[in-house]
Amino acid sequence: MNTHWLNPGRLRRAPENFLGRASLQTVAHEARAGRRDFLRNAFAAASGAAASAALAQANPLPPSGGDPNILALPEHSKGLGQGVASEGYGKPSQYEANLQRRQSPGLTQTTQSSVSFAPLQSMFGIVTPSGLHFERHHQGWWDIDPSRHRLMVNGSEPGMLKTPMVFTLDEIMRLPSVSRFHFIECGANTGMEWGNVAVPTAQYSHGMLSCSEFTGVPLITLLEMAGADLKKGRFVLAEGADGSSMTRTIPLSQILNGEVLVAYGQNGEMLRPENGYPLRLVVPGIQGVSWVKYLRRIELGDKPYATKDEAIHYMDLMPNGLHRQYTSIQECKSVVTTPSGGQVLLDRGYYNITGLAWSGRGKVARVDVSVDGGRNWRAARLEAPVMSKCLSRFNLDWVWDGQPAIIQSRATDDSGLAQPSYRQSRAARGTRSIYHNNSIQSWLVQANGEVKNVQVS
Ligand SMILES: Nc1nc2c(c(=O)[nH]1)N[C@H]1C(S)=C(S)[C@@H](COP(=O)(O)O)O[C@H]1N2
Ligand SMILES: [Mo]
Repeated sequence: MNTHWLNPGRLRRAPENFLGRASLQTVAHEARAGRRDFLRNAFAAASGAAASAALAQANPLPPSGGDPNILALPEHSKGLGQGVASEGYGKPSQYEANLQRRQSPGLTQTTQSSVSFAPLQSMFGIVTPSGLHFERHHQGWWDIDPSRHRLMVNGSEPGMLKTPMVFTLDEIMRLPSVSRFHFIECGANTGMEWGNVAVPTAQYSHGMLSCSEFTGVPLITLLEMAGADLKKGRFVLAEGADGSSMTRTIPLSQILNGEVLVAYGQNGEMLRPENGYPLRLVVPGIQGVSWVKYLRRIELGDKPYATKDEAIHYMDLMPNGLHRQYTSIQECKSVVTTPSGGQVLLDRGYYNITGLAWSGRGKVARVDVSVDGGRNWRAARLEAPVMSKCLSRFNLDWVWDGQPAIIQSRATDDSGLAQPSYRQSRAARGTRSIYHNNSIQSWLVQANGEVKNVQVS
């Protein structure tokens, strides 16, 4: 833990580094541009007086008011646009240059053993564009030549599997593949907030989270090809090819159902180098560290390996001083992404409260949202499809009356587990943990429209 995290002032002086204003402007624009029927219904359901105030945020057209230049034909409606390039890889608009994954100032000593956070507050839907996927490296990232990369599948001792095998990427890519949407969350996501509010924005509080469509071969297929003894073998060791020698134990029980993938695809193209090109493990619902990147070896064994990454890292320090090991499921969690810390509400009136919910145990069953610090809750709308071990997007209509408001979301998954409050989390876990914080997040909307990260118990 580094004290620079505790210095939001330093971040505030550079607001362009973290503000997600764009999404709020988009909300206002959408409200003006074409969702009026929907909005009227929403407002009718909400309070009458506040509703008409909300609709007044739509700009009148000239000549009754507004900017007369808005009717002049702009250049882009008159001349020739740009031609297609003879080849190329598309980039976002120049006006979206502020949409970046970012390192938290001062969090780590080196950029190679570090993390960059996804800008959750400015993204829509559930899929993370690959260029905005968070990054977590223990020893730097590599762009590995796929023609030279190999994946070995072996047993811890003779008899564990019949034929130890070495696969080339081509050999893996000709096997039957599946494509599935899953979230990946670092076990340390929201880890700085155990003691106190530590960071200003959703990007830094929850941005070690991303969601992609992954394509690959079920790991069980490769184990079966190697003639694995699935009675003798009970655990798999996964090993990465980077200098960190990232190694993790994965129980065979999680692999048998075909969910764990040896993946090469991410959002319709090959994995990005930062995310493990050319091969990574996808372990749905399990903390990010088990999603071994640059995957080079799978070993079948009969006991947990207690590797360095599970014996000294990624454990939970409990209030009684004991360490809890192998707590790998990312429990039910959610965060409101708009309005969220660092954003500024433009005016009182209508807002679409929106956010993300997920559970490592399965599907999100419901999300409740409070705008009064947890006294009253309303059920949010979940966007379809709701997929297992995947992000789900929720929305709730809200008319802001200009008074301070504390916005929270509480997700419940289809196993019946709901997010705890900070009071509940601390009672069970103390304040010295780093990992596995799924407590309810609170954002304070101040009377001046500025949104702040706060904690209420
Ligand atoms: N080989 C290797 N695999 C790795 C890591 C690493 O440093 N090296 N980091 C792990 C951790 S802690 C996380 S949270 C995820 C992050 O994946 P991403 O960088 O694609 O977001 O990768 C995991 N797999
Ligand atoms: Mo992680």
